[in-house]
Amino acid sequence: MSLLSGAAVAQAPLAARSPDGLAYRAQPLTTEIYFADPSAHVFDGRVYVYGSHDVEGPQADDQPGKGFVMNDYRVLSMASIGGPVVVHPAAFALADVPWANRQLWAPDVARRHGRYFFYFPAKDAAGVFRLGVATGDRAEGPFKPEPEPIPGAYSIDPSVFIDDDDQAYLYFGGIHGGQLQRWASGQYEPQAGDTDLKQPDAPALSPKVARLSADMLTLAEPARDAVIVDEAGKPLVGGDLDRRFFEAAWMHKRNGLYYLSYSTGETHYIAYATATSPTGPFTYRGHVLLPVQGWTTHHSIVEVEGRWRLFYHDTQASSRTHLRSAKVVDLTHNPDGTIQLIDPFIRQP
Ligand code: FUB
Repeated sequence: MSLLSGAAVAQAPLAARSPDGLAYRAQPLTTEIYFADPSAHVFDGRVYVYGSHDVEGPQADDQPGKGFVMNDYRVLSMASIGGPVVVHPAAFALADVPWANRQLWAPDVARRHGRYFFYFPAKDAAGVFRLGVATGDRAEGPFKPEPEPIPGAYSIDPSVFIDDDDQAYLYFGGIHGGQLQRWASGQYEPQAGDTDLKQPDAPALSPKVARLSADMLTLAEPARDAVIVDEAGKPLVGGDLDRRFFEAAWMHKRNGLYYLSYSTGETHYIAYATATSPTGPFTYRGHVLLPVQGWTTHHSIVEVEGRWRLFYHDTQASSRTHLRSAKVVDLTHNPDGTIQLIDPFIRQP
């Protein structure tokens, strides 16, 4: 499959080294389009990667995230890691979503009973980020969006985890441009602004989690906080920028332990915390990924062909914040359950 008209293409030769002169640990899965926020899954033995289809946008920074103006979704797939990557045609477009006005940001997909459920954020006509779901019969799409956003779901970066008992959970939220701070009271309050709650010594905002209904289309309960605590059991505070949650929540389970990983935003780490329940509380454990090239960092962790992998993105192909490319590297769990830190660059001594 190839490029549809209107998509942005990486025109320049791929940089061999970062602006700091470092070698990249991995190369883009594709340079046919810009593709970020990779959420990977294995369906029937094939790897599918769902993400944001980055395109040129305004560079104005009067609102955080304003330049991320994506207006359709594309899907990548491959038979195996390292093999040829298929760039599928648009899975659906902004114009197909009756309630959405702009900014199709980071999505995720789940499969249940042979149907595929594509969860995504977008701003409505009032500029409020809502979460929607679209359904389809094939992993690569097309998907048909539901006419209304999911009641009780808001902000950005939905991701779905289906536990061994078949219960599905929706995680979501992101602060600053993702607007989670505007929902701190449970109601949407635009006066909360574009940053966080400016409470560096108070508990940080948490990602949200809720059980999904059996039909996967609604929340089965009000969303609650997936609280992240330190080793003493105290919630991480808003000023703990190296550790606290910013956006990009992702869940994986290994040996009965639930791993919540996420971006720390302005400190540019992927961090993780673990729990014995999918809803937490989660104890902070460390960083998974050091800062990549580019402001944003967003990932997924998935077992493929018996090996754990980290999918992530950077700006190697463009050197521009809003034009990102997805990559994949191996991820290793230590015998004690901790995750070995990954450096997106190869640093020679
Ligand atoms: O791609 C738009 C936004 O950038 C995502 O929703 C965030 O996670 C960040 O990667």
